[in-house]
Amino acid sequence: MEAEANSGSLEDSWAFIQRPGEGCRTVPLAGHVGFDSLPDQLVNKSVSQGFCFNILCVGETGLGKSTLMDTLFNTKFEGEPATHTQPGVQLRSNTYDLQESNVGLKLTIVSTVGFGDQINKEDSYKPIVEFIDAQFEAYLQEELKIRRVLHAYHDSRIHACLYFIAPTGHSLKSLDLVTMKKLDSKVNIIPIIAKSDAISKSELTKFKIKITSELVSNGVQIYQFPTDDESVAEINGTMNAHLPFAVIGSTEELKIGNKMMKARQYPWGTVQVENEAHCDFVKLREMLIRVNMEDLREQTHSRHYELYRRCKLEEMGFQDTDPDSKPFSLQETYEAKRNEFLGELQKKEEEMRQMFVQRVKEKEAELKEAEKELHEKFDRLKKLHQDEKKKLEDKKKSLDDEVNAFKQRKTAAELLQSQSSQAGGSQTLKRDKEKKNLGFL
Ligand SMILES: Nc1nc2c(ncn2[C@@H]2O[C@H](COP(=O)(O)OP(=O)(O)OP(=O)(O)O)[C@@H](O)[C@H]2O)c(=O)[nH]1
Ligand SMILES: [Mg+2]
Repeated sequence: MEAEANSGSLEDSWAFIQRPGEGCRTVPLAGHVGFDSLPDQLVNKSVSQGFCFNILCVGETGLGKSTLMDTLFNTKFEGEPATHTQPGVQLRSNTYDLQESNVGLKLTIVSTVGFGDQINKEDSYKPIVEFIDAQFEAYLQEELKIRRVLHAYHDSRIHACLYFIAPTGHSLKSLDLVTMKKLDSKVNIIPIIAKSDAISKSELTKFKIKITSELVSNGVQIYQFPTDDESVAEINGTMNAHLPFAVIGSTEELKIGNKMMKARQYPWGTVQVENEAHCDFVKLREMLIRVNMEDLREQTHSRHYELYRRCKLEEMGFQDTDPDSKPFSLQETYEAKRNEFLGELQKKEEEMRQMFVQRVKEKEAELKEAEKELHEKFDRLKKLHQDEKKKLEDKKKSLDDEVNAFKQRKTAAELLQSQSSQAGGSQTLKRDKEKKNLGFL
């Protein structure tokens, strides 16, 4: 409903219209102003900045990941084939600058190495999940910086994950289901049946149905081409029904009729990569590159990255609302967290202080005890020393007495000897007797 407002001279040239509830008025313009060039301005700016697109190829060794990438971008990217002897799954990432017309594209191709080659495949999905999270984390860290340069930042978040399914014709392997389930909330998964020339037409139809039903029954969310934009709704709707695409890769050009075509030649015939009757390669290229590249980029940012960011910030304790569901600003959360942290810090400090005082008291008591023991030991030793000293003095005194007595006896003996030498030898016997009495013999 439109309500007219304003009056006077303006009323003739301007019709002021206010939409209820919107709080803004629509006014017709009297002439050309120029803001209809805004979309062109955006296009020019984006073209001059260039775009980036990151593809993750997940699939067993030798399933044709590198060949498909070369075929998709009509070039030869470097990359050595992996061996089947890898101890674990790794990711190999290469970035290339591509140019088509005047549009620059920074393309990153990440490929799994050694996927499906281990006997125990329980943890095979982990390095892939970790890699995707690491790219989200790097973007989040850039976003949280005070001086962020997001326009110059090389965004390495994965926009599309091509999941290569082996052309067994049976069903999905449990490794495929587990890996896709772990990835589906983090990345746009586009499942593709690799080397689909190895599977017959009737088998392929059944295989596609089987894969789709298995994905649905296991709750694996794969990327759906968007149907909300009228211009692409029809084609995207049709293509959603063709998923998973059955693809063939080849960079070999063969002359078919009078045209050079990408094909694979076999003893029994030739399979043409870009022939829609032979495989879904063209459908994949259309959907991935020509029609939905921007949607894949946008979904990565608005859905997968947003989820990662939300979980990460919640993990850090940030919330939009308080327990009473009232809005809670980042500033308030930060203040609350800071106060909580300071409180904890003070508590810890007090605890440490108490512990320190207790330890000092204990040490003091220990030292006092040791001092007391030392004093007692000193007293004991002192007493022992005094006793020893007294004993020695007593002994010395008795020895001195003995020496004196000896000296007296010696003097008496010498006197006696001199007297007897005067009295003559007859007296010898008597002398000896006297000597004996004196203790010399
Ligand atoms: N039949 C058939 N063979 C293919 C197809 N695509 C690739 N190949 C062949 O499969 C072999 C392995 O191809 P790659 O592209 O190196 O496979 P990959 O998955 O990159 O291998 P790793 O990087 O070693 O894991 C090569 O001999 C390719 O020629 C295909 O669509 N059909
Ligand atoms: Mg390869």
